[in-house]
Amino acid sequence: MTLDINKIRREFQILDQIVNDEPLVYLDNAATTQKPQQVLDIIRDYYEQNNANVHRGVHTLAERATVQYETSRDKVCALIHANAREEVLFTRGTTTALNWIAKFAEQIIQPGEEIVISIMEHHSNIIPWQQVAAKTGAVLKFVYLKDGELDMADLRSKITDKTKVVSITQVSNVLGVINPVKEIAQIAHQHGAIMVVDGAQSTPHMAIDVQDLDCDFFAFSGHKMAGPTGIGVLYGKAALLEQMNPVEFGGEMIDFVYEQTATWKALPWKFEAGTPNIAGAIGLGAAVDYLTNLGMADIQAHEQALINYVMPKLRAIEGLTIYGPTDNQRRGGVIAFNLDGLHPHDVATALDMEGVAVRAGHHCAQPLIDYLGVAATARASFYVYNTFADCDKLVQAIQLTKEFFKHGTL
Ligand code: 7TS
Repeated sequence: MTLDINKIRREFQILDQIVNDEPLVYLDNAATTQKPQQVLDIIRDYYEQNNANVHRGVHTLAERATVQYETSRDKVCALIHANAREEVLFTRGTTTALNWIAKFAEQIIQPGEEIVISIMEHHSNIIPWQQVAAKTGAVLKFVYLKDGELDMADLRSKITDKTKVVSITQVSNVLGVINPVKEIAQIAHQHGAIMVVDGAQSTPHMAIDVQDLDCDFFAFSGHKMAGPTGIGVLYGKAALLEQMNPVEFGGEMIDFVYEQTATWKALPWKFEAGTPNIAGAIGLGAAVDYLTNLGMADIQAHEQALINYVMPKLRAIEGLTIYGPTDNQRRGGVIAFNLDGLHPHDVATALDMEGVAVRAGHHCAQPLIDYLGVAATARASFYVYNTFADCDKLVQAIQLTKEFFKHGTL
Protein backbone atom coordinates (compact mmCIF):
# COMPACT_ATOMS: atom_id res chain seq x y z
CA MET A 1 0.00 0.00 0.00
CA THR A 2 1.30 3.47 -0.80
CA LEU A 3 1.23 5.93 2.06
CA ASP A 4 -0.80 9.12 1.80
CA ILE A 5 2.00 11.54 2.67
CA ASN A 6 -0.23 14.62 2.53
CA LYS A 7 -2.50 13.07 5.14
CA ILE A 8 0.52 12.11 7.24
CA ARG A 9 1.88 15.67 7.04
CA ARG A 10 -1.38 17.08 8.38
CA GLU A 11 -0.71 15.08 11.56
CA PHE A 12 2.61 16.90 12.05
CA GLN A 13 1.57 20.49 12.55
CA ILE A 14 5.16 21.64 13.15
CA LEU A 15 6.03 20.89 9.52
CA ASP A 16 3.56 23.48 8.32
CA GLN A 17 5.56 26.62 9.02
CA ILE A 18 7.68 29.28 7.35
CA VAL A 19 11.36 29.47 8.30
CA ASN A 20 13.45 32.33 6.94
CA ASP A 21 10.64 33.22 4.53
CA GLU A 22 10.60 29.69 3.10
CA PRO A 23 8.38 26.69 3.86
CA LEU A 24 10.19 24.45 6.34
CA VAL A 25 11.85 21.35 4.88
CA TYR A 26 12.83 19.29 7.91
CA LEU A 27 15.72 16.97 7.03
CA ASP A 28 17.32 16.46 10.44
CA ASN A 29 15.45 13.30 11.34
CA ALA A 30 18.52 11.32 12.32
CA ALA A 31 18.95 13.81 15.19
CA THR A 32 15.30 13.71 16.20
CA THR A 33 11.98 13.27 14.44
CA GLN A 34 8.81 15.33 14.76
CA LYS A 35 5.83 13.99 16.73
CA PRO A 36 2.35 13.43 15.30
CA GLN A 37 -0.77 14.86 16.91
CA GLN A 38 -1.71 11.42 18.28
CA VAL A 39 1.47 11.32 20.39
CA LEU A 40 1.04 14.91 21.62
CA ASP A 41 -2.63 14.21 22.47
CA ILE A 42 -1.96 11.11 24.51
CA ILE A 43 0.71 12.84 26.60
CA ARG A 44 -1.62 15.75 27.27
CA ASP A 45 -4.49 13.37 28.01
CA TYR A 46 -2.33 11.43 30.45
CA TYR A 47 -1.49 14.59 32.41
CA GLU A 48 -5.05 15.93 32.19
CA GLN A 49 -6.90 12.71 33.06
CA ASN A 50 -4.71 9.96 34.46
CA ASN A 51 -1.58 11.43 36.08
CA ALA A 52 -0.46 9.26 39.00
CA ASN A 53 2.59 7.25 39.94
CA VAL A 54 2.80 3.70 38.64
CA HIS A 55 3.01 0.31 40.37
CA ARG A 56 2.18 1.59 43.85
CA GLY A 57 -1.23 3.12 44.29
CA VAL A 58 -4.47 1.19 44.56
CA HIS A 59 -6.55 4.20 43.58
CA THR A 60 -8.15 4.51 40.18
CA LEU A 61 -5.76 7.03 38.65
CA ALA A 62 -2.74 4.98 39.74
CA GLU A 63 -4.31 1.92 38.17
CA ARG A 64 -4.98 3.75 34.91
CA ALA A 65 -1.44 5.16 34.76
CA THR A 66 0.05 1.73 35.46
CA VAL A 67 -2.07 0.07 32.79
CA GLN A 68 -1.10 2.73 30.23
CA TYR A 69 2.59 2.47 31.13
CA GLU A 70 2.66 -1.32 30.99
CA THR A 71 0.56 -1.44 27.82
CA SER A 72 3.28 0.62 26.14
CA ARG A 73 5.74 -2.10 27.07
CA ASP A 74 3.49 -4.64 25.31
CA LYS A 75 3.37 -2.42 22.23
CA VAL A 76 7.17 -2.13 22.12
CA CYS A 77 7.45 -5.88 22.68
CA ALA A 78 5.23 -6.50 19.65
CA LEU A 79 7.05 -3.88 17.53
CA ILE A 80 10.44 -5.55 17.90
CA HIS A 81 9.06 -9.12 18.17
CA ALA A 82 10.59 -9.76 21.56
CA ASN A 83 9.81 -13.17 22.99
CA ALA A 84 8.41 -11.73 26.23
CA ARG A 85 7.48 -8.33 27.68
CA GLU A 86 9.97 -8.90 30.54
CA GLU A 87 12.71 -8.46 27.95
CA VAL A 88 11.71 -4.84 27.26
CA LEU A 89 13.24 -2.32 29.69
CA PHE A 90 12.42 1.37 29.55
CA THR A 91 15.49 3.61 29.65
CA ARG A 92 16.21 7.27 29.00
CA GLY A 93 17.28 6.45 25.44
CA THR A 94 19.81 4.52 23.39
CA THR A 95 22.74 6.05 25.25
CA THR A 96 21.46 4.85 28.62
CA ALA A 97 20.65 1.42 27.20
CA LEU A 98 24.17 1.00 25.80
CA ASN A 99 25.69 2.18 29.08
CA TRP A 100 23.66 -0.46 30.95
CA ILE A 101 24.94 -3.20 28.65
CA ALA A 102 28.48 -1.94 29.15
CA LYS A 103 27.96 -2.20 32.92
CA PHE A 104 26.92 -5.81 32.40
CA ALA A 105 30.01 -6.38 30.27
CA GLU A 106 32.15 -5.23 33.21
CA GLN A 107 30.56 -8.08 35.18
CA ILE A 108 31.57 -10.77 32.69
CA ILE A 109 34.74 -9.60 30.88
CA GLN A 110 38.20 -10.82 31.93
CA PRO A 111 41.51 -9.01 31.26
CA GLY A 112 42.77 -9.68 27.73
CA GLU A 113 39.33 -10.53 26.37
CA GLU A 114 38.10 -8.46 23.44
CA ILE A 115 35.28 -6.12 22.51
CA VAL A 116 34.65 -5.59 18.79
CA ILE A 117 32.87 -2.50 17.49
CA SER A 118 33.04 -0.63 14.17
CA ILE A 119 34.55 2.68 13.13
CA MET A 120 31.07 3.94 12.15
CA GLU A 121 29.65 3.76 15.68
CA HIS A 122 28.02 6.71 17.41
CA HIS A 123 29.96 7.95 20.47
CA SER A 124 27.38 6.27 22.69
CA ASN A 125 28.46 2.91 21.25
CA ILE A 126 32.17 3.72 21.60
CA ILE A 127 32.84 5.50 24.86
CA PRO A 128 31.03 3.01 27.16
CA TRP A 129 33.25 0.28 25.62
CA GLN A 130 36.39 2.39 26.12
CA GLN A 131 35.36 2.59 29.77
CA VAL A 132 34.82 -1.17 29.99
CA ALA A 133 38.23 -1.79 28.42
CA ALA A 134 39.91 0.65 30.83
CA LYS A 135 38.23 -0.90 33.88
CA THR A 136 38.58 -4.58 32.99
CA GLY A 137 41.80 -4.74 30.97
CA ALA A 138 39.84 -5.86 27.91
CA VAL A 139 40.98 -4.86 24.41
CA LEU A 140 38.74 -2.65 22.24
CA LYS A 141 39.03 -3.54 18.53
CA PHE A 142 37.56 -1.66 15.56
CA VAL A 143 36.24 -2.98 12.27
CA TYR A 144 36.92 -0.60 9.36
CA LEU A 145 35.22 0.12 6.05
CA LYS A 146 35.40 -0.98 2.44
CA ASP A 147 33.63 1.06 -0.26
CA GLY A 148 31.70 3.07 2.33
CA GLU A 149 30.40 -0.06 4.10
CA LEU A 150 31.49 -2.35 6.88
CA ASP A 151 34.39 -4.50 5.69
CA MET A 152 33.05 -7.98 6.44
CA ALA A 153 36.44 -9.62 5.85
CA ASP A 154 37.92 -7.29 8.46
CA LEU A 155 35.01 -8.10 10.78
CA ARG A 156 35.62 -11.85 10.40
CA SER A 157 39.28 -11.39 11.19
CA LYS A 158 38.59 -9.21 14.25
CA ILE A 159 36.05 -11.53 15.89
CA THR A 160 37.93 -14.41 17.54
CA ASP A 161 37.46 -16.82 20.42
CA LYS A 162 38.78 -14.04 22.67
CA THR A 163 35.84 -11.79 21.70
CA LYS A 164 33.33 -11.37 24.49
CA VAL A 165 31.13 -8.60 23.03
CA VAL A 166 30.37 -7.42 19.49
CA SER A 167 28.43 -4.15 19.34
CA ILE A 168 27.41 -2.74 15.95
CA THR A 169 24.89 -0.21 14.71
CA GLN A 170 22.18 -1.54 12.41
CA VAL A 171 22.08 1.70 10.41
CA SER A 172 24.87 4.30 10.48
CA ASN A 173 23.80 7.83 11.41
CA VAL A 174 26.44 9.21 9.00
CA LEU A 175 26.95 6.71 6.16
CA GLY A 176 23.31 5.66 6.08
CA VAL A 177 24.46 2.10 5.42
CA ILE A 178 22.36 -0.82 6.67
CA ASN A 179 24.67 -3.35 8.31
CA PRO A 180 24.01 -7.12 8.12
CA VAL A 181 23.58 -7.46 11.88
CA LYS A 182 21.88 -10.85 11.62
CA GLU A 183 24.93 -12.30 9.88
CA ILE A 184 27.22 -10.53 12.35
CA ALA A 185 25.25 -12.01 15.26
CA GLN A 186 25.85 -15.49 13.80
CA ILE A 187 29.58 -14.85 13.56
CA ALA A 188 29.65 -13.44 17.11
CA HIS A 189 27.78 -16.45 18.46
CA GLN A 190 30.08 -18.93 16.66
CA HIS A 191 32.83 -17.45 18.83
CA GLY A 192 30.74 -17.39 22.01
CA ALA A 193 30.44 -13.58 22.04
CA ILE A 194 27.41 -11.50 22.99
CA MET A 195 25.86 -9.51 20.14
CA VAL A 196 24.66 -5.98 20.84
CA VAL A 197 22.78 -4.01 18.19
CA ASP A 198 22.43 -0.23 18.28
CA GLY A 199 18.99 0.18 16.73
CA ALA A 200 18.71 3.97 17.15
CA GLN A 201 18.66 4.60 13.40
CA SER A 202 16.92 1.41 12.28
CA THR A 203 13.91 0.92 14.57
CA PRO A 204 12.20 4.13 13.38
CA HIS A 205 12.53 3.17 9.73
CA MET A 206 12.15 -0.59 9.23
CA ALA A 207 10.56 -3.72 10.66
CA ILE A 208 12.63 -5.15 13.50
CA ASP A 209 12.55 -8.75 14.70
CA VAL A 210 15.05 -9.24 17.52
CA GLN A 211 14.42 -12.97 17.58
CA ASP A 212 15.15 -13.30 13.88
CA LEU A 213 18.28 -11.14 14.26
CA ASP A 214 19.13 -13.33 17.26
CA CYS A 215 20.88 -10.41 18.93
CA ASP A 216 21.41 -10.58 22.69
CA PHE A 217 20.76 -6.88 23.30
CA PHE A 218 19.09 -4.20 21.19
CA ALA A 219 18.87 -0.47 22.03
CA PHE A 220 16.82 2.41 20.62
CA SER A 221 15.35 5.85 21.40
CA GLY A 222 11.73 7.04 21.35
CA HIS A 223 12.50 10.53 20.05
CA LYS A 224 13.91 9.28 16.74
CA MET A 225 10.69 7.36 15.99
CA ALA A 226 7.97 9.99 16.38
CA GLY A 227 7.94 9.58 20.16
CA PRO A 228 8.97 11.90 22.98
CA THR A 229 12.48 12.61 24.26
CA GLY A 230 13.73 11.05 27.48
CA ILE A 231 12.42 7.55 26.77
CA GLY A 232 14.10 4.62 25.08
CA VAL A 233 14.35 0.88 25.23
CA LEU A 234 16.85 -1.78 26.12
CA TYR A 235 15.83 -5.20 24.85
CA GLY A 236 17.79 -8.12 26.26
CA LYS A 237 17.35 -11.88 26.17
CA ALA A 238 15.74 -12.88 29.46
CA ALA A 239 18.56 -15.28 30.40
CA LEU A 240 21.10 -12.44 30.17
CA LEU A 241 18.92 -9.87 31.92
CA GLU A 242 18.53 -12.37 34.76
CA GLN A 243 22.34 -12.47 35.14
CA MET A 244 22.69 -8.71 34.85
CA ASN A 245 22.89 -6.62 38.01
CA PRO A 246 20.62 -3.58 38.21
CA VAL A 247 22.44 -0.38 37.32
CA GLU A 248 20.41 1.89 39.56
CA PHE A 249 19.02 1.17 43.00
CA GLY A 250 16.13 2.70 44.92
CA GLY A 251 12.36 2.65 44.93
CA GLU A 252 10.25 0.58 42.51
CA MET A 253 12.97 -1.98 41.76
CA ILE A 254 13.01 -3.76 45.13
CA ASP A 255 11.18 -6.72 46.52
CA PHE A 256 12.26 -6.57 50.21
CA VAL A 257 14.61 -4.15 51.93
CA TYR A 258 16.39 -4.93 55.19
CA GLU A 259 18.85 -2.79 57.10
CA GLN A 260 21.92 -4.15 55.35
CA THR A 261 20.62 -5.86 52.23
CA ALA A 262 17.77 -5.89 49.73
CA THR A 263 16.28 -8.17 47.11
CA TRP A 264 15.11 -7.18 43.64
CA LYS A 265 11.83 -7.40 41.84
CA ALA A 266 11.51 -9.70 38.85
CA LEU A 267 12.21 -8.56 35.28
CA PRO A 268 11.67 -5.99 33.90
CA TRP A 269 11.14 -3.92 37.03
CA LYS A 270 14.45 -4.77 38.69
CA PHE A 271 16.03 -2.32 36.23
CA GLU A 272 13.50 0.50 36.52
CA ALA A 273 14.51 2.23 39.75
CA GLY A 274 12.61 5.34 40.84
CA THR A 275 9.60 6.95 39.26
CA PRO A 276 9.99 6.23 35.55
CA ASN A 277 9.27 8.54 32.62
CA ILE A 278 5.60 7.56 32.64
CA ALA A 279 4.40 10.16 30.14
CA GLY A 280 7.37 9.35 27.92
CA ALA A 281 6.61 5.63 27.90
CA ILE A 282 2.94 6.31 27.15
CA GLY A 283 3.95 8.70 24.36
CA LEU A 284 6.29 6.05 22.97
CA GLY A 285 3.41 3.56 23.01
CA ALA A 286 1.35 5.99 20.94
CA ALA A 287 4.27 6.45 18.53
CA VAL A 288 4.54 2.67 18.14
CA ASP A 289 0.80 2.52 17.36
CA TYR A 290 1.21 5.34 14.88
CA LEU A 291 4.11 3.72 13.01
CA THR A 292 2.57 0.26 13.15
CA ASN A 293 -0.66 1.56 11.65
CA LEU A 294 1.28 3.10 8.78
CA GLY A 295 3.25 -0.14 8.45
CA MET A 296 7.00 -0.37 8.96
CA ALA A 297 7.50 -1.96 5.52
CA ASP A 298 5.62 0.92 3.86
CA ILE A 299 7.62 3.49 5.82
CA GLN A 300 10.86 1.89 4.65
CA ALA A 301 9.58 1.67 1.06
CA HIS A 302 8.68 5.38 1.08
CA GLU A 303 12.10 6.41 2.37
CA GLN A 304 13.76 4.11 -0.15
CA ALA A 305 11.77 5.81 -2.92
CA LEU A 306 12.96 9.22 -1.68
CA ILE A 307 16.57 8.03 -1.66
CA ASN A 308 16.26 6.50 -5.14
CA TYR A 309 14.82 9.80 -6.36
CA VAL A 310 17.25 12.22 -4.73
CA MET A 311 20.53 10.32 -4.98
CA PRO A 312 21.06 10.64 -8.76
CA LYS A 313 20.22 14.35 -8.53
CA LEU A 314 22.75 14.85 -5.73
CA ARG A 315 25.39 12.77 -7.48
CA ALA A 316 24.98 15.00 -10.53
CA ILE A 317 26.04 18.11 -8.57
CA GLU A 318 29.66 18.87 -9.37
CA GLY A 319 31.83 19.28 -6.29
CA LEU A 320 29.44 17.39 -4.02
CA THR A 321 30.94 14.40 -2.20
CA ILE A 322 28.54 11.85 -0.71
CA TYR A 323 29.76 9.40 1.93
CA GLY A 324 28.59 5.83 2.39
CA PRO A 325 27.59 3.06 -0.01
CA THR A 326 27.00 3.71 -3.70
CA ASP A 327 24.23 1.09 -3.85
CA ASN A 328 21.02 2.83 -2.74
CA GLN A 329 19.52 -0.51 -1.68
CA ARG A 330 22.18 -0.66 1.03
CA ARG A 331 21.06 2.66 2.52
CA GLY A 332 18.53 4.03 4.94
CA GLY A 333 17.41 7.64 4.64
CA VAL A 334 20.65 9.33 5.76
CA ILE A 335 22.92 11.24 3.36
CA ALA A 336 26.14 12.85 4.62
CA PHE A 337 27.82 15.14 2.14
CA ASN A 338 30.32 17.94 1.61
CA LEU A 339 30.58 20.68 -0.97
CA ASP A 340 34.12 21.27 -2.26
CA GLY A 341 35.85 24.15 -0.54
CA LEU A 342 32.97 24.91 1.84
CA HIS A 343 32.72 24.23 5.54
CA PRO A 344 29.66 22.07 6.28
CA HIS A 345 28.52 24.55 8.92
CA ASP A 346 28.40 27.24 6.25
CA VAL A 347 26.50 24.85 3.99
CA ALA A 348 23.97 24.06 6.75
CA THR A 349 23.53 27.77 7.51
CA ALA A 350 22.99 28.56 3.83
CA LEU A 351 20.47 25.69 3.54
CA ASP A 352 18.66 27.01 6.60
CA MET A 353 18.27 30.34 4.81
CA GLU A 354 16.32 28.33 2.22
CA GLY A 355 14.20 26.74 4.93
CA VAL A 356 16.04 23.42 4.71
CA ALA A 357 17.04 22.01 8.11
CA VAL A 358 20.09 19.72 8.01
CA ARG A 359 22.76 18.94 10.58
CA ALA A 360 26.44 19.74 10.18
CA GLY A 361 29.35 18.57 12.31
CA HIS A 362 30.82 15.27 13.40
CA HIS A 363 27.40 13.71 14.16
CA CYS A 364 28.74 12.23 17.41
CA ALA A 365 30.93 9.95 15.33
CA GLN A 366 34.36 11.60 15.50
CA PRO A 367 36.40 8.43 14.87
CA LEU A 368 34.42 7.87 11.64
CA ILE A 369 34.81 11.50 10.54
CA ASP A 370 38.59 11.23 11.14
CA TYR A 371 38.66 7.94 9.23
CA LEU A 372 36.87 9.62 6.30
CA GLY A 373 39.62 12.25 6.37
CA VAL A 374 37.33 15.26 6.76
CA ALA A 375 36.71 17.77 9.55
CA ALA A 376 32.93 17.43 9.43
CA THR A 377 30.06 16.82 7.03
CA ALA A 378 26.59 18.17 6.35
CA ARG A 379 23.82 15.57 6.67
CA ALA A 380 20.28 15.34 5.32
CA SER A 381 18.11 12.65 6.88
CA PHE A 382 14.57 11.69 5.88
CA TYR A 383 11.46 10.38 7.56
CA VAL A 384 8.05 9.16 6.55
CA TYR A 385 6.60 12.69 6.21
CA ASN A 386 9.24 13.90 3.73
CA THR A 387 8.21 14.33 0.11
CA PHE A 388 9.74 14.32 -3.35
CA ALA A 389 9.26 18.10 -3.26
CA ASP A 390 11.49 18.16 -0.14
CA CYS A 391 14.12 16.28 -2.16
CA ASP A 392 13.88 18.85 -4.98
CA LYS A 393 14.18 21.68 -2.48
CA LEU A 394 17.30 20.11 -0.98
CA VAL A 395 18.95 19.77 -4.38
CA GLN A 396 17.95 23.29 -5.37
CA ALA A 397 19.19 24.76 -2.08
CA ILE A 398 22.54 22.99 -2.41
CA GLN A 399 22.90 24.39 -5.93
CA LEU A 400 22.03 27.89 -4.71
CA THR A 401 24.54 27.53 -1.88
CA LYS A 402 27.25 26.60 -4.37
CA GLU A 403 26.43 29.62 -6.51
CA PHE A 404 26.26 31.91 -3.50
CA PHE A 405 29.71 30.99 -2.24
CA LYS A 406 31.15 31.10 -5.75
CA HIS A 407 29.84 34.55 -6.64
CA GLY A 408 29.03 35.98 -3.20
CA THR A 409 25.46 36.61 -4.33
CA LEU A 410 22.35 34.71 -5.42
N1 7TS B 1 23.28 5.47 18.23
C1 7TS B 1 23.08 6.03 17.01
C2 7TS B 1 23.36 5.22 15.78
C3 7TS B 1 22.59 7.33 16.94
O1 7TS B 1 22.40 7.87 15.73
C4 7TS B 1 22.33 8.06 18.12
C5 7TS B 1 21.86 9.49 18.10
C6 7TS B 1 22.53 7.43 19.35
C7 7TS B 1 23.01 6.13 19.36
C8 7TS B 1 22.24 8.09 20.65
O2 7TS B 1 20.87 8.26 20.80
P1 7TS B 1 20.29 9.09 22.05
O3 7TS B 1 18.83 9.17 21.78
O4 7TS B 1 20.62 8.33 23.28
O5 7TS B 1 20.96 10.43 22.00
N2 7TS B 1 22.23 10.18 16.93
C9 7TS B 1 22.16 11.51 16.72
C10 7TS B 1 22.49 12.09 15.50
O6 7TS B 1 22.88 11.45 14.52
N3 7TS B 1 22.33 13.41 15.57
O7 7TS B 1 21.88 13.71 16.79
C11 7TS B 1 21.78 12.54 17.52
